[in-house]
Amino acid sequence: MDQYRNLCETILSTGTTKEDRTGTGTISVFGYQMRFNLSKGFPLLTTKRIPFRLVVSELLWFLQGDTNVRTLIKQRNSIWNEWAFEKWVKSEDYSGPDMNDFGRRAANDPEFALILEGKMNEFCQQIIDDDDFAATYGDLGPVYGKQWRSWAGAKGEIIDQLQNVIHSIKHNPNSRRHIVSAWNPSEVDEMALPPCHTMFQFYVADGKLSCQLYQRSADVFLGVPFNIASYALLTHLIARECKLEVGEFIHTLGDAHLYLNHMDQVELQLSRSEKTLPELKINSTKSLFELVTEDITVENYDPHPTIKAPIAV
Ligand code: DHF
Ligand code: TMP
Repeated sequence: MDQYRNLCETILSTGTTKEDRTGTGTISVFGYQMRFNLSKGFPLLTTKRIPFRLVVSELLWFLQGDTNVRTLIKQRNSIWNEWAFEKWVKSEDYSGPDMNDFGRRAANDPEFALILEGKMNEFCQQIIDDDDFAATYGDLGPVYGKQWRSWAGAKGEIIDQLQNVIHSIKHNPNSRRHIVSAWNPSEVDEMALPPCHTMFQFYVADGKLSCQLYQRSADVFLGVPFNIASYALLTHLIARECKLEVGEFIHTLGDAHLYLNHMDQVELQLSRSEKTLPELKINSTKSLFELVTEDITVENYDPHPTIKAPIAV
């Protein structure tokens, strides 16, 4: 899987240094495309370990139309915690140490990072224990799950984009309108984070299903490896539902950036050689919407070790 290596090298050699919303700073290029042939192994990075269980539980959470981190936290998935936590510490209900700009401060100050960890654990416990608290502060707003499964139409109707696209793939495979959009301009302001994977399109040819994603903003070290695996898995799941083989996943990026505090990590990763890709296993005959995290695994995944990096909030 040298597509990912080429992306990193392109950013490092041709990118522009650019300030960003989080105050971290990036090197960035605009417009980039990768293609993955899904019949040639499952595209899970091997140059560092990607926790595939977290990719699966996040995707099933989207597919089930859920937008509350409680479901993820119960499955020991903490990848969305910071964006729920942010809502809480900015609210009137929060009293405690100053959490302004907590992401950037934790990345630079180990003492503060410990205080943050304590508060974050407290937050997660309350999300699990307290229904009212979870309903208010666990919810990320009308993010992916809401837009995919229950987009609010202008005439008051509820649109299930995912069911619609499955129906159109099954009944009108040649259509050029197999599209799901997470970018809802009338609701973007209410979201904890406006969608990064903005819209995707399916394509059927020769009995194979392909998928192309337009990602408006791409954290190449932390987010992109998850995004590749997530959409490759989505393509497999929709193909299975529509009784098609898998074709390609095409990943199109808008602002593709490496954060300046990920440089050592990227260098280490690029020094490692790629290994054989794993295979995806769906160990169940359940339909798409009934699958649970444990049903989906990868086999023969033997990556290089984990590389830790701070996330820009
Ligand atoms: N913000 C930023 N700045 N970058 C992102 O990639 C990002 N992704 C989001 C939400 N906001 C974001 C949702 N997806 C991790 C991976 C994906 C993700 C959020 C977080 C992450 O931290 N990955 C770690 C492992 C985390 C763990 O084991 O719990 C990694 O090393 O891959
Ligand atoms: P932005 O809204 O200012 O673009 O910040 C979002 C950051 O999160 C940006 O670095 C891209 C990153 N990101 C991903 O790369 N993939 C994802 O799936 C998500 C949710 C975010």
